[in-house]
Amino acid sequence: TALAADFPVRVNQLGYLPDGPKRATVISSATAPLAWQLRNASGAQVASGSTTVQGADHASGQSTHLADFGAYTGTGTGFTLVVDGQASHPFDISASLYDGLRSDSLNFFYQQRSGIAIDAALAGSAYAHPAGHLGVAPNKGDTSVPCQAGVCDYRLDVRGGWYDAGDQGKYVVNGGIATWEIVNSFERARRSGGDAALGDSTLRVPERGNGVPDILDEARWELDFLLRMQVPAGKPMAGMAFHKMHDDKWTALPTRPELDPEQRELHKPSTAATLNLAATAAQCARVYAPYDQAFAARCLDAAQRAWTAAKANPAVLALATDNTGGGAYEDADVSDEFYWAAAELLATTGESKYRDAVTSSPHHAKPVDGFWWGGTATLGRITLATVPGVALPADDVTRLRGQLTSAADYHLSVMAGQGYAVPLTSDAYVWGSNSSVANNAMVLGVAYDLTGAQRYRTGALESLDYLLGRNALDRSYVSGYGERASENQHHRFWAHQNDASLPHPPAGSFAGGPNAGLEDPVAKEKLAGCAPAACYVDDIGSYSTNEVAINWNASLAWLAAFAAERRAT
Ligand code: 9MR
Repeated sequence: TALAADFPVRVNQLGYLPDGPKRATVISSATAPLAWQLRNASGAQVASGSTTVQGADHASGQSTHLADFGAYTGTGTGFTLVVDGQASHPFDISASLYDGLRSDSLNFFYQQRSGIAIDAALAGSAYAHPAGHLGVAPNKGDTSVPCQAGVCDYRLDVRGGWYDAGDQGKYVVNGGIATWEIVNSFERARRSGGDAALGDSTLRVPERGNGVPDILDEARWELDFLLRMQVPAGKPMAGMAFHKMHDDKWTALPTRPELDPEQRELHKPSTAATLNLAATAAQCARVYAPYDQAFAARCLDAAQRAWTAAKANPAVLALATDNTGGGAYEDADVSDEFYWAAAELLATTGESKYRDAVTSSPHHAKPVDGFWWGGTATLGRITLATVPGVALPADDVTRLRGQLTSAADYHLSVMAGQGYAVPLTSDAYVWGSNSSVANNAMVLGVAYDLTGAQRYRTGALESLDYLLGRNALDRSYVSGYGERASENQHHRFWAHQNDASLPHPPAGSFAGGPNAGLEDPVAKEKLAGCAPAACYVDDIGSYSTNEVAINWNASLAWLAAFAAERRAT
């Protein structure tokens, strides 16, 4: 089916929560306010008002107005907002608006699992496939994987985990932040009383019914892989984590996982990967303890060995040049990873050596910065500010909380200056910009949890509006959600655009988003001259604007679970 035409009245194409903000952006160069009408599914007007002129928006290159219909609290399906005779796409107003996205954005991880057959009953029949990378021909991995030349002289069983993105590499850096965000989503929901919705038998995972919250079952699939990536005792650099494992050359698109014939290789251990393991394994020890003591103990042991190894090897850096057959995930500054790992270990153990590492880190006093796979200090700050009973002086905890709410206020001020209420300045449309939006929205969510101030929840929800259609392109970046949703994300198996026998991405897959850098041939060809927020194309070849990735879907899943939580307001 052809994509619906883009409309000048830009709404969240999924809809709005009855108790949440309801705003739309309208493209118009009119210098006076315009009348708007909210219509229900039968076309009857249920509310009306007039827009506010916003003027030129740098990020989109458009002139915009704002329509605010937040006073309307009715519910239903098929609403449209009409401005100047132009109707928006239809949308719902419903308290259960985000229930589907909460589950689909997490089902993405099941679909990305390596080393297990993907079951039609859980994934949908179009998505079923045999287990990938268990050493069954033509696969050469991942049960007995050699190192790259000169790195080690043994093989390791590193089966399992999630494929990173549209490629089938598995990277400890990036696996780390993705796992942390998912486990953190559960840890915060348990504090807010919303954890039942993520509990046992809530998701489509094979472990349903095992008595463990399904979201933790899903994260454990990756944690087991991360633990396997640790250099075994008795080997050189024992306790470090291999940076990554992937094919020795890039595979073609499409390539079904079970048909990948290339050699898989372990790449040199790195300090960054080792600290990603230390941080996520320490978080694991804390969060899984009530469900599986033995697993929690294994996590804690791995985390502590990783910390010790990283302290002994503090500057083994992954290089940008190591990018044949897989992403480099290079990182020249691991001070933030040290802070994150120390914070998680402190929150879990209370030990003074981790407290000293936290308080002596340059990141402890710095303002809250944005987080991503290469910058993880704020993950540690969130843990220190939110986990009850962390063994830090009370003043430190109070200061960290204040810094997080200051960062949230900064995001709100950025949103207020944008035509599309997005927590991103116009120079911040980089590779994976949609995950920057979602991660900044997470900070808004954390600030709401810390203070209860509605403006932060409003900001988090309006960030979802941007991702789901209220944006420069009238585009929902989440497949299956909205009238004009992305459907050709870069992926080796969900490659319908290239091979009609293969499926589109499943519902809940999150595109990387606008990237003004135009870092792939399709983007260079199709997007020349684009305004930053419009540098996106729903083409499978545009990996720098339209790939999926576990770290991006994790931020969407966190936000969807936050938005889906029922609150007495
Ligand atoms: O998310 C990564 C982005 O920050 C980098 O700029 C980009 C280029 O190095 O790589 C992105 O990560 C990709 C990884 O290298 C390989 N798998 C797909 C990832 C998402 O595009």
